[in-house]
Amino acid sequence: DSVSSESRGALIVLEGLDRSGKSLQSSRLVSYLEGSGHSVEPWRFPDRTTSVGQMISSYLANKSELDDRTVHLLFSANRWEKRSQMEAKLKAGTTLVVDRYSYSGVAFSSAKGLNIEWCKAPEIGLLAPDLVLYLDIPPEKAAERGGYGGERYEQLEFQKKVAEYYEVLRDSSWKIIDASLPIEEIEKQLQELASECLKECQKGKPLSLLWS
Ligand code: FDM
Ligand code: MG
Repeated sequence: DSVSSESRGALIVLEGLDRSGKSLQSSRLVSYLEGSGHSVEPWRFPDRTTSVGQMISSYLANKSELDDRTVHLLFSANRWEKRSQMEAKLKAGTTLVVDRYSYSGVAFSSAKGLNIEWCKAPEIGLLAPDLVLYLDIPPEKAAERGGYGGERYEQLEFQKKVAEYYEVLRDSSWKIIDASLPIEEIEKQLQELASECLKECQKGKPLSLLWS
């Protein structure tokens, strides 16, 4: 028969260095999509509310020490424990705007010296984003913004290495946004890119999997 299922939501991921403006832009994008009548939820990784997330959070706050590979796998596990819920929401028509995802996982761990292919492996089979919005900012400029919260990784030299790995990871499908532009200008660009992406998902673009 010709009855098609209700159109699915889009998986939209924001990536970038610390202080690139991801969190602010994610919440503005969520408000915009809500205002346009879409079902949408803000998500973020790490999700610090789970027990895995609490281990990660205490590591980031320098309250515990963990082996580099172990913490990498915890970040990945934190996405795996949310995978079925993400899929269910998307299939039910809810768009997810996600602040950091597997690319953070690979870029940050590779910046510590772990092999990039090893870092990608546990991400294989997670849901692939329909859209990756990369907020591009020179590490020096991000550091100037201040407000590094004193968590592990929030250091200029380390962020420079992370930026290099983001560059290795990025492919032609990523949308690179100049994060030095005024907030409203970035906001407008993200709105246009997200709207385009939602249209494609509504037209029946299938969900796909990492890592491809
Ligand atoms: N981070 C984040 C990782 O190292 N791996 C990951 O898989 C993810 C999702 O955790 F420094 C790092 C990036 C950042 C830190 O993220 C906490 P937020 O967005 O600042 O909470
Ligand atoms: Mg941070």
